[in-house]
Amino acid sequence: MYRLFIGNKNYSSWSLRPWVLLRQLDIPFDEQLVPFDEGGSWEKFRHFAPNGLVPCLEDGEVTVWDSLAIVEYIAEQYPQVWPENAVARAWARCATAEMHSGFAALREQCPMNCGVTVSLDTLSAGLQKDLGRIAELWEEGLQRFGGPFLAGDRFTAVDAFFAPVAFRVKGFGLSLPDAAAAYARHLLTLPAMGEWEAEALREPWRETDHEEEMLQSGTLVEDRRVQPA
Ligand SMILES: N[C@@H](CCC(=O)N[C@@H](CS)C(=O)NCC(=O)O)C(=O)O
Repeated sequence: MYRLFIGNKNYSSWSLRPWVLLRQLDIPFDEQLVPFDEGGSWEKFRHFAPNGLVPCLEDGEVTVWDSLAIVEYIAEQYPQVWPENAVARAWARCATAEMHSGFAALREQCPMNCGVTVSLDTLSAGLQKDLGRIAELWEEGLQRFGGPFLAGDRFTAVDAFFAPVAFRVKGFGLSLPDAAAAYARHLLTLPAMGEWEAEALREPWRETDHEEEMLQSGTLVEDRRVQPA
């Protein structure tokens, strides 16, 4: 059985991608949650991941690090990870790769922190550009492939890669055009997303870097997490 190493559910957007994919597709795996250490987790994560980062997948003798490599590895055994239709599959791979290597302003200014609501101080030009491109991409996928998921009627890897964006949209009150906003809300209603969020809220850990990063962009309005340990 696959063994998936992840970081804190509250903070780790990269971990959410393969986790939500496996859960939504009902692919069995053993979850190994390793909380972040203050000031960096290199030493701790190096015990299982050569790059000292989460997520990391172990499958017997095979170690696969990096969320995109993990998804491609799983797809070799479970083809339903990608859309069946070749055109939708090519589009899904492009959109997934764009998410994997882009959207720096969104990542930096709206870090995933599932349990909080933050009021943004300003909507920077970079953030506006990222949100505009995300809306364009989502609307294109929904229209071209008929929805309700980005590349058709099934949840696939491209939806998993944008799942963290749904938590960012909710937490930072980001505004999107109607169809894109409805898609973000739909992602949040998925059972696997509900499970992830509920477990994130129950985590007692706070990690200074992640907390400070969040407060650089705005003001904390609500914190729904359990009291810190
Ligand atoms: N490109 C990598 C990025 C992974 C990544 O940056 N992971 C972060 C957590 S979400 C991490 O492990 N950071 C280590 C730390 O904060 O000490 C992937 O897609 O898996």
